[in-house]
Amino acid sequence: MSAWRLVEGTAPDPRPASDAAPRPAEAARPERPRTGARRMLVVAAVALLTLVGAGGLAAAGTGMFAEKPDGCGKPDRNIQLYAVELPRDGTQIRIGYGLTPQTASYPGPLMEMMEGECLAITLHNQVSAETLAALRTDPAHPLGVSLHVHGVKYTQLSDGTVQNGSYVPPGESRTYTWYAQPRNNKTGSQGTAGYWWYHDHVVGGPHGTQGLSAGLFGGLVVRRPGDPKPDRTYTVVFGDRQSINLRRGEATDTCTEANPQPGPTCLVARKGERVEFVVVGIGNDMHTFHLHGHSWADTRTGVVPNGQPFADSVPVIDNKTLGPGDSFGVQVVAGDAVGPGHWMLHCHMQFHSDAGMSTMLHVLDENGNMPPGMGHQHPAAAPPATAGGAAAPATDGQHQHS
Ligand SMILES: [Cu+2]
Repeated sequence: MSAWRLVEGTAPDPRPASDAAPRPAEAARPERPRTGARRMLVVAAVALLTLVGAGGLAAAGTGMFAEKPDGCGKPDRNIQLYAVELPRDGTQIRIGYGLTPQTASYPGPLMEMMEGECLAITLHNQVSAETLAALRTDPAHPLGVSLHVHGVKYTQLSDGTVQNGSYVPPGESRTYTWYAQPRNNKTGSQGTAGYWWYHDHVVGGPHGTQGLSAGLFGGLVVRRPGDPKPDRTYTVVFGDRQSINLRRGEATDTCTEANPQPGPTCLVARKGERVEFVVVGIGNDMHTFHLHGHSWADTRTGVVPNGQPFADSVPVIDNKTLGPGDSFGVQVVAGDAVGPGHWMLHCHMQFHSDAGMSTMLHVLDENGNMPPGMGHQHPAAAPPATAGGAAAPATDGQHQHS
């Protein structure tokens, strides 16, 4: 790589040299004559490289991108994240993120940040090259997994794409830095508080389409100081083939009625608990998030904060539309006024719910019991997407707040 390319911040092209077509970014950049001034820049850059030394330029392999966003100093927290192959769902390869290799799941673990916080996440790719090659749509596409995030701030080194080399080959690790930039009324920064998500952007092709289909995604909540804290949070991802968290029909709900354990496939709460849903759309279809018996305020936090007057300008809704890549959050008080029971949660596009895009929020009484006579039956019409459901027994799909 020439010093000039380094100054331009151009990542090495991962494609073989035989692929002569220019990348879009290069194609879009007109050729400019190398003027005297530009030659001086190159000389200055070479001098700078000599002065600083190769060790001072940790980012040299991918160009001179900053390692962290402005405002993000030493990370407030470090998290280890593992990408792990899970049992197949029929023939479908499943891969999940986990805080440990043993607890990988889809959706992956809920990430929570407070505005102002800087988070370093080291992703360890434990998925074999063989598995990643099987998901590849183009034999020239590199093998790896990545971590791409919505909503918070990151530099090119934490983008999680092949275009700038910010992915993790099999058996390797890479640290991504996320910054929950706070709101600042003086500078006009709108802040990053909200409901977001993270996902792979590399598996199979340049947009991680096969990584998403395999299960490499999870929810992210960025809170602003003073935001209402829920008692528990579930990530609900509406996806391809009319799936909720990549499952359909009965496979979306593995709760045992006697002793339901919260998890990606068992949405359960006690009456009176504040339950938060991080709702994400993946794939190619529009969906709607609808929950029976409950409603919420259509605000940033999904709730009108305690003590603030209800305003007619804030709609109260029980159904919200979701496009691919969209995410939002809602908070409901479980069983509020309606009591314990099995409350349906489904997509309201009728042919989607009919195909199995439907699950349950199980609301127990205050003592954690389902009152007698509240037994529910799964709809017989909805066949599971594929055999098995590959319900990883991890509890990472939900998050209980202490
Ligand atoms: Cu739908």
